[in-house]
Amino acid sequence: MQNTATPTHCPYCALQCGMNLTPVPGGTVEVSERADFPVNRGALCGKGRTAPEVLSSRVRLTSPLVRSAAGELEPASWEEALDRIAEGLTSVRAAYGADALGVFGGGGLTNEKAYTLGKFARVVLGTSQIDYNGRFCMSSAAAAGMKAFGLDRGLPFPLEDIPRTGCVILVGSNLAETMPPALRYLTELKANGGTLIVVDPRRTKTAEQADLHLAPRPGTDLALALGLLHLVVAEGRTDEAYVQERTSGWEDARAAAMAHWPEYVERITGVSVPDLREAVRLFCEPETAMVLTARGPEQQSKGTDTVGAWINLCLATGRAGRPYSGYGCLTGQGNGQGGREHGQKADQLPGYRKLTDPAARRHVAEVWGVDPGSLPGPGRSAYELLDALGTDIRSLLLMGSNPVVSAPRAAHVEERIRSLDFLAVCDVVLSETAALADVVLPVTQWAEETGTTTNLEGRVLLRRQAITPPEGVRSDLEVMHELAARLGVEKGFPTDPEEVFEELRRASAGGPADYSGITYRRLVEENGVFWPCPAAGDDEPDAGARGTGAAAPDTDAEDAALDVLPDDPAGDGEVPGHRGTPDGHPGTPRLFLDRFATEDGRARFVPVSHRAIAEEPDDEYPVLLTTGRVVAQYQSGAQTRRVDELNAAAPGPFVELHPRLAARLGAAEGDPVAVVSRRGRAVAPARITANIRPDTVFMPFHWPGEGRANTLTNPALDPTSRMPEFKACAVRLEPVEP
Ligand SMILES: Nc1nc2c(c(=O)[nH]1)N[C@H]1C(S)=C(S)[C@@H](COP(=O)(O)OP(=O)(O)OC[C@H]3O[C@@H](n4cnc5c(=O)[nH]c(N)nc54)[C@H](O)[C@@H]3O)O[C@H]1N2
Ligand SMILES: Nc1nc2c(c(=O)[nH]1)N[C@H]1C(S)=C(S)[C@@H](COP(=O)(O)OP(=O)(O)OC[C@H]3O[C@@H](n4cnc5c(=O)[nH]c(N)nc54)[C@H](O)[C@@H]3O)O[C@H]1N2
Ligand code: SF4
Ligand SMILES: [Mo]
Repeated sequence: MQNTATPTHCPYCALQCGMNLTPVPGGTVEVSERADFPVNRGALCGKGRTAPEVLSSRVRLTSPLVRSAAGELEPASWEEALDRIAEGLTSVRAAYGADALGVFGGGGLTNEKAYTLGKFARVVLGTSQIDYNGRFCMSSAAAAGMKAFGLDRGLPFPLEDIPRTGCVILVGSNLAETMPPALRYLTELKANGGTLIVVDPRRTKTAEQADLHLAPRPGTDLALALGLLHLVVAEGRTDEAYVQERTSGWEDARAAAMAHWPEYVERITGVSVPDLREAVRLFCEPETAMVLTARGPEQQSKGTDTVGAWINLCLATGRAGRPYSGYGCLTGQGNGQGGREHGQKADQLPGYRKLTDPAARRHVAEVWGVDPGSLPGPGRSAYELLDALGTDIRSLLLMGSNPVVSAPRAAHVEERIRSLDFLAVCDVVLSETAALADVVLPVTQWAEETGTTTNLEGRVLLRRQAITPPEGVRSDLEVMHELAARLGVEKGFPTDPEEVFEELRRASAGGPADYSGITYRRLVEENGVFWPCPAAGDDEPDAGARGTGAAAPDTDAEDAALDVLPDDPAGDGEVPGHRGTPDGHPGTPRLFLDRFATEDGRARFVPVSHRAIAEEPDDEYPVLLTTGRVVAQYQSGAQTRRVDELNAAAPGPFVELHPRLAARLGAAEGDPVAVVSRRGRAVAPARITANIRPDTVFMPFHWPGEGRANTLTNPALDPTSRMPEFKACAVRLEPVEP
């Protein structure tokens, strides 16, 4: 590896901040500012800055582990570990059939890995039972976006458009903690005279920035959006011409919204009628406005309808598919967007194609060199898959998730995982879930391998290798290559990420998420490319209908050119030389400006009505629990809980509660509090603040053990997206003797 700085991207969240990495002795890297990447312009949060700590062999896995006869995980050779997995999978398949083999992926995996995992499940294992943790993330927004716009891409515009709009309603996003460098876009919005409305039951660091903070009862965003739409109509603020010209279904959606009177909505949400009116005024008065949602309104058993209601608000007011206006979802994981496009999802084939679409099956089967009839159909969603472990599903291959900490009703999920006949986990660290495995494979990490991710804007990026991985670890791609060979598939599982990407380009060609015009070289030279980006001369999207040949790189010269990434001798992120494909498709930073991706080009209103959360508080469980994140920990904490600086900033779980609730409980700051739901009991210190509604407590979900928030959460699923209700369930509080 070169000794100069390599421009690349952070391993964690969907912002995919640019950073420069310089190798340092000890096998890790030094992070320095990379100012040329427009999304973060050099800024990083503490997680990104400290990410190299997890490269250190002090905290990461460097040898395969195999469970011994005595029941202990013990170091083993790669040969032994891979053979054990092949045996485990083969014997389960022989006894119970291919659908007894489960596969669980992650939105942190690169596009190349996610693509290969989906292919591995369907082609090598022949199982339909694959899904991934993105189901727990933005699946409700994805489903709602598909319904309304005919396409799901988190943001249909770049972040740089945010400061240029008139008003942003930010619904259930704590951006200041979950994507700190992106806060700049909101600050610039306000400096330009735009206004910010934040919808969150807590007065978060993000809500502190708002011109108007609405603090609804958790799980009532659907009613809130309907109430706002009611007022839009009642106050004559509908954009009739736009509705006529660019949408369908308005009459039904309007009728549904009109049943949600402001006073009724105030009773459901706790947001006052004057505040509702003020929100409508701020949103409607400027020429342009946006609604952005994150996990708050989405992680609900009615998340799809809820996002649909916010989209309806945008459509009725002409705020979608126009410059500096629109609806967007802030995706979460590093490859939250790309991870949901290329086939690790239960119902999906690469290029965001549907597994049930015969043309899509033909197209992908041809790229894979298999019979379309051999591809299994759609499988179970993430929670349903985890719930079936040990019964219908007897073995699990897990790559890129830690469900013992992050899945809803986690004690039950943990028990299901323990009941498996065979569990294999690929991870960089010994996560709580890996610790339960029969075989653990230690894999390479971000700075040690190359691959693409797609950030929250739909911008495809190249994460470049900066250092040589330590002895003893292999990449996820190598793992799948070796396992495929052991299971009788010698070809089709390359270990070189660029080779995988070339195949992904062909598989995605003509699909909704078309990457066929994107090459590694373009990603370096152009600092990312927004999809859809069809190959040159091939820009008529036609889902699944085209043969495989059309988009393949066509000349040896092109193949040869793709082989090597241009060097970056100055180490400044500027790559000298030519600019790839001068006549290539430029990519699509802004979607829907001419038409929506529906058949008739019109956005579709979806008629929705308020309904209660799956588990309303009652006498026995009178308080609402909601869950989420803190700035210094990432997800299940598997990686960030291994970094001293982050642990010092966020050492453990807590229960955030209002002084009135604390007084009733007799709890002082820092006293242990038990939170009890129908699923279980968790204990964590009280953090008392008037920044939360008095009827609600909040717990971050980053820790295992006694303070595990997911011991409590309700796995009630959204009927469309199959998203669990992480953001609202009924609990009671009990004092604990310290
Ligand atoms: N520091 C850090 N950053 C992260 C992550 C991390 O784990 N740690 N994870 C990444 C990932 S994968 C994701 S998905 C994103 C998530 O990013 P966010 O969505 O910003 O994160 P959350 O904290 O889950 O939820 C946001 C807010 O929703 C509020 N909320 C709770 N219930 C409701 C409700 O019913 N309605 C509304 N309107 N709001 C509600 C919470 O109070 C919280 O402040 O963050 C990404 N970035
Ligand atoms: N209560 C509650 N629960 C939640 C949420 C919530 O808001 N509230 N949010 C949900 C959301 S939005 C999400 S996204 C999930 C996330 O929760 P998880 O799915 O558990 O995500 P991570 O903790 O990021 O787990 C990733 C695992 O993969 C490993 N890993 C990282 N990179 C790689 C790689 O390249 N290859 C392999 N093989 N392994 C890798 C990491 O070390 C880690 O062990 O949690 C969900 N759970
Ligand atoms: S905001 Fe996200 S991408 Fe940026 S440094 Fe922090 S964790 Fe990494
Ligand atoms: Mo997420």
